[in-house]
Amino acid sequence: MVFEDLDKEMRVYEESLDQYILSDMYLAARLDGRSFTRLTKEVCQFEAPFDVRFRDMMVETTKALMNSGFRIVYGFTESDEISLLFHPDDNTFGRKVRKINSTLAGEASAAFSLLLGKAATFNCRVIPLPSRERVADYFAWRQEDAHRNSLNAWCYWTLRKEGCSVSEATAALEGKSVPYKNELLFQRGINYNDLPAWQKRGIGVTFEDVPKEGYNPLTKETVLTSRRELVANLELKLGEEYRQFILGFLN
Ligand SMILES: Nc1nc2c(ncn2[C@@H]2O[C@H](COP(=O)(O)OP(=O)(O)O)[C@@H](O)[C@H]2O)c(=O)[nH]1
Ligand SMILES: [Mg+2]
Repeated sequence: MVFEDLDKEMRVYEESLDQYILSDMYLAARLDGRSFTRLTKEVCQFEAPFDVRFRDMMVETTKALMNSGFRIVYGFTESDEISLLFHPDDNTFGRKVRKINSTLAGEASAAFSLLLGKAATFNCRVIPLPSRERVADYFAWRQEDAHRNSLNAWCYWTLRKEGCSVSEATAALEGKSVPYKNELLFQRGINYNDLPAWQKRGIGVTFEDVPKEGYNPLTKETVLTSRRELVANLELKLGEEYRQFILGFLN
């Protein structure tokens, strides 16, 4: 078969799974570390339930994704996951699902592995959202997930450190209410309300104009300029205020 014919025929197979995000859809993506339970507890001994070294690597990985060539306006990270919000006009790779997923997963895996000094991988799924309200819902949902995760993780690791086995600690928390879990911690001298906000609400990453002092060699004067930088917000707002904050990225 001549190359041109084979090329045409094989393209049909190659493109048979191509899907596109429609241009009138808002677009988010979520990346999640693969087997990070093992990575954080066996391969590396990270502090549990929260380790600032792990947190900082996740923040840096989020920044790497936001600088990877897509038009991403907001990043959010909690635990081993990262959510990204795309600018509504972003048209990278013609919005091809496979390209976006594989590129972001590759970028995150490479960035995190270099920071860790060991191989670690992420998966990625793009999430088309039909309205601004749904974009706010999506990010409110991930923030609520951070909240639930952190309360559980604090209870679980407090019991483990008291000597409970994996199954004992898991069973002790099974089906228990939020007030029960708060009380469990309180009885042991931990006031959940006083724990750092980033553990309970996750961390946001945004582009900010940061003031910078520059030097003008012609006038020999110090001048105030600004530079666009990625900044991590460890004190995210909650509830309606957080929803409004998210909606602000879509204006
Ligand atoms: N030790 C430790 N573990 C963490 C930290 N942040 C997230 N993890 C762990 O990362 C894992 C993420 O959960 P999940 O994605 O469901 O598990 P996976 O399928 O094994 O990646 C959980 O086991 C968390 O305890 C941290 O700061 N310290
Ligand atoms: Mg994971």
